[in-house]
Amino acid sequence: RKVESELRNALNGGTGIKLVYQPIFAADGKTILGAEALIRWAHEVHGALPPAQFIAIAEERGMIGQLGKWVLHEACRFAIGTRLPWVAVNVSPLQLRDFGFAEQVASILTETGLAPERLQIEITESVLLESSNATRMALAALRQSGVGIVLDDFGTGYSSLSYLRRHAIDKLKIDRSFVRLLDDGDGSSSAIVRALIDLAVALKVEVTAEGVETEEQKVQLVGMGCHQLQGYLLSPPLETTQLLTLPGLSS
Ligand code: G
Ligand code: G
Ligand code: MN
Ligand code: NA
Repeated sequence: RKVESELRNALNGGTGIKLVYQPIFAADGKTILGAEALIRWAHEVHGALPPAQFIAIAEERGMIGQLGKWVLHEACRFAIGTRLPWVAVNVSPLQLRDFGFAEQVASILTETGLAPERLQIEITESVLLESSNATRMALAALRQSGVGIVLDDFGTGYSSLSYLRRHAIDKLKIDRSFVRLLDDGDGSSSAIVRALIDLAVALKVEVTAEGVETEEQKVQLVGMGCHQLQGYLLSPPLETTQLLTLPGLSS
């Protein structure tokens, strides 16, 4: 397929492909704690392509390893030159299945000079479910080295409490489909969000609400004890130059 070879070229030459960064804020809605790296690909002909689409292609065609490595390297290289406390990178379940993933991350950290504590890896619940030996060892090794392990899209998958107990996780990100429920004014909807936050607190892990779009959502989330906020209300994903003009990040 054509897209496949074009993606390969983009990764090799670094043309048309880039990362944008969405800041993640403390509960005050002002202090920037870190940022999530999000890949963007501007196709010569078709324009901006949806990441979910070309990431799926990369996964199907055996290119996710190369793409994922590029993302990790690019995000770490960027973060080292900034005052960002940490950068979070989305990782495909297929990347984690590769023996050698933890070593790859370690060598990227060494190469770029970024402290492991300044990198967070966002995984999805399917990774915990699958729980192969390679995956479990990679997560344990990464965490041992100081890299943060974040459970993305929390609540949408099959995660059971036993998975959470078995795997060492540093942070839960409440999926935006739950955050959206806070506008319903329906008590049972907000009870779900409250339960997810209480769960994180009980497990002594950090909790981020993603997809925060309204002041009402923010007020409710903070009232429920949510530690971190991410979403269009606070900031959309930004180009690097824009990100670095934000308070606390500009030099
Ligand atoms: O940025 P946006 O909402 O368009 O991203 C759509 C989806 O693509 C999200 O699920 C997000 O996690 C995923 N995504 C964005 N950037 C990356 C990346 O660098 N690697 C992987 N594996 N997924 C990404
Ligand atoms: O699956 P993941 O959580 O990694 O997806 C992150 C995606 O969510 C990014 O593509 C980003 O563009 C998108 N996003 C970020 N903030 C908001 C928001 O407030 N509302 C919506 N609908 N999407 C958001
Ligand atoms: Mn994410
Ligand atoms: Na998510």
